[in-house]
Amino acid sequence: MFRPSAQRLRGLQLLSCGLRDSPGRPRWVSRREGEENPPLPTETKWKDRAETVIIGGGCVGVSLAYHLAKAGMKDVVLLEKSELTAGSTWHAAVGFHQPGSIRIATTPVRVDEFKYQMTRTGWHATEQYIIEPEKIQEMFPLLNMNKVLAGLYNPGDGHIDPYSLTMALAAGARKYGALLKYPAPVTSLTSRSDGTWDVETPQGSLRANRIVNAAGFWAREVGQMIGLEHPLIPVQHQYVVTSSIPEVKALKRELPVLRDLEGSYYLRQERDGLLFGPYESQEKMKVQDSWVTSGVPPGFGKELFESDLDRIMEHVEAAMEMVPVLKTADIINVVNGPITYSPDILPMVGPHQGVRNYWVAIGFGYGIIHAGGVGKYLSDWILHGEPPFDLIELDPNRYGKWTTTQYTEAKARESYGFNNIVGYPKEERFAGRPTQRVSGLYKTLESKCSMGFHAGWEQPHWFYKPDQDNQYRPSFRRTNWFEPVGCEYKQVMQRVGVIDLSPFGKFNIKGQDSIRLLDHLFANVIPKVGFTNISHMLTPKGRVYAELTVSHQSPGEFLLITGSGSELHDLRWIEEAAVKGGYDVEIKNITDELGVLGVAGPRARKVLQKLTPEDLSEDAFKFLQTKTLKVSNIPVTAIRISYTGELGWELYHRREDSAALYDAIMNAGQEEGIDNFGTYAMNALRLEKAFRAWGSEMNCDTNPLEAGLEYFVKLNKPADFIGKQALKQIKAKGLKRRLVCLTLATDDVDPEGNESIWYHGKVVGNTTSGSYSYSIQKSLAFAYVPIELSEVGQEVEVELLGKNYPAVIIQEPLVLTEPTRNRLQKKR
Ligand code: THG
Repeated sequence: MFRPSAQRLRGLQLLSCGLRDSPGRPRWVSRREGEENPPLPTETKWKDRAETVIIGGGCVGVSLAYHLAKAGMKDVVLLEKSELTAGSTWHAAVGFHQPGSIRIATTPVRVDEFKYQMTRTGWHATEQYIIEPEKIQEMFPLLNMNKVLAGLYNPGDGHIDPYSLTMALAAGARKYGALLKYPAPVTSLTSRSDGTWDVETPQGSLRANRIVNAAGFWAREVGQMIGLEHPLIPVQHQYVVTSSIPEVKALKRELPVLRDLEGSYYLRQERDGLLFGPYESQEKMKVQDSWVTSGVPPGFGKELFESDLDRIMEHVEAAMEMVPVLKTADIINVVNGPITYSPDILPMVGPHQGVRNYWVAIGFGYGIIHAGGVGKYLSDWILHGEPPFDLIELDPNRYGKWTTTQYTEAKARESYGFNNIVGYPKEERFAGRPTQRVSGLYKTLESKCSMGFHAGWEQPHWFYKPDQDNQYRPSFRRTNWFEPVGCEYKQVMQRVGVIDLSPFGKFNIKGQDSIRLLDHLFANVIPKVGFTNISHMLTPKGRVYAELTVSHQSPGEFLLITGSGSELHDLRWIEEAAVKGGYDVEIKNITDELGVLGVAGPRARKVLQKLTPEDLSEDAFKFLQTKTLKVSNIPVTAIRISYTGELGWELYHRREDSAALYDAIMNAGQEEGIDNFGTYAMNALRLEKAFRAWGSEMNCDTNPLEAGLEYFVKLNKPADFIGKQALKQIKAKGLKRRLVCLTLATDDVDPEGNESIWYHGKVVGNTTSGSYSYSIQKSLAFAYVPIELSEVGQEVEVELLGKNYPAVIIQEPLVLTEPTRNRLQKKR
């Protein structure tokens, strides 16, 4: 997945390595002339109670201390194991340069990537432009323009001296009353039954209401103190600084930061010379795995790794071709320092599932860049119980038991090596797969389909068809899976299809307070025993935290199902509410115990009826009903539901029974022409039915009313569910925007979400997901638009790959669901 904001910021990872471990100013960071850094007096006071203890005095931890204290939190204590770089005053000018940055395209597909990137950022506030070679040359006169096709220009980008940045934040944190204590290495962390923590250091111990791990490349060791294995790994990153170059010295203004994507390096001006940092391929890059197996060497501080120019020679050559003055420059410094990588190079920020009052701000490969924002957002989150806006990409709970050290290393290598590869839509990355978390059907399906990776699981995206190109060929345009997915779509609409849904997150909740807890957590009413409903958990501000199905299995016992990406994210929320409210319930995560098969399509009933004595007729097994029964003698919990919107059942069973159940269904369905389908076809099917997807149409940035979920939200149910009051206010105020369905005719490209919506020459909204509609043979998308532009028939434009296509808002759903068709038919 191309992640615009993170990706853009990555380009500026410049002087950060070495900071978090350096007690003094790293030797390669220049000191401005005349500048003195008298050390601040070391703080002598000690507190034995703290509201928040932050572990780690790098830029991230210090930024959090600053924002918490500034927002008024009393008793913020930061513990740093060695020494905090200190010594400037609060108002000291921080060495911030803002020359902008340009990414360089030298291939046509890169130009497409820029256009794709533009349509995804067009509805955001940050300025970004595609610029012509002439403009690039003007801004970067030292560039060899031979191969340059276009540039992606971010005027707001720049670079900052990490030392001054951290000092400034530390001074600010102190000014607002935070205690920054060092050296104070945390030696043990013990949780008490009331949720508080005992934090011990050789300098004294203290009790904290919450702790935040911001320990940089020691974060893994801090996690281990409380039995967690955070998926983090240090990698070596090198950069090179040149001596003064006359042509650079002669420039009238600072060069923009350059990122040559094909050459895989960044380059910027450093005084009168240049600074250049490459990302080696996964084969060549170096993971510091000894730190994972044996721990970070005690006392590792100012040290750097030995430099290794051979490893980056091909990048040096590419840079010399692109910026020829480099050929004449002397290298005066090669810096090789550790950066922490998480498997997807995004940090982990927020509360951690499974441990009360334990928060993390770890896994920053680009800490200097992210520290300011993360400190602010995490502070808001801690203070208000929800993030100020959706931060799901940083959720620490996206990882789990399946993110082993081996997996983390394979992914870190891949992520590092792929730092500058083209970011296609629907990108799949293959390192570290499969994990141990495979479905019981993995062996059966592996060779038959293109698998997608979902929270450790492999799930079929699309199935190979005879005599068709089976390769993974990502593209910004329609590609080789377009036809096969169309076949699967037809399979489900006309006959019957089977899909592996095992990656769903699955929880069992029971106990005497289970109904009360769920009534407090969910915006929908509790379903009757034997029934299921679709229900949302809202945040206190009335945003959508999660979407699950709730099945009332037996009185007071529930099966909750959520998407694969939200398992621990949802579980944490449920567990926290249960503990906070003192509910007497038992919550079990049964995700790994159960496999799930979905059977959907007009002939689904006929096929399944052959395998069970249970009456599956419309009246005996209604839509949204749930029962336990035997299918081919295998015990299953069946729910009559299907995210395809067609007639269908989901069959929950022991994971070891998956293959046998699948074989039985496939054999029974021969006559009905049964076949497989994957999640790409499912996506087209659910979009036509106007089913919203969590994470796309709804998230912590949207309320359920604008998302069109009012049918599932019962504002007048007696229980005071989380978010109810806020939502009442939102309703009373009136909505500003609304989710709509729109169709558009394109040539060879389909919307997929995050594209800009235009109206009269202005961006007015954004798509949230999209697909080709195989029923009307046009593209179909969900989009947020201003309320005054949300009527059926309204014409707008959708920007795709640099072109605005006319689109029209349609009456949803485009295709009626089977239960609705059935109901309407009965009425007639
Ligand atoms: N199956 C199960 N649980 C799930 C999903 C699922 N949990 C997460 C996610 N998917 C939930 N999302 C939906 C959204 C819509 C429907 C099902 C799951 C759905 N909607 C019908 C409709 O809108 O017409 C029914 C609405 C109603 O009458 O209540 O079926 O796929 N187990």
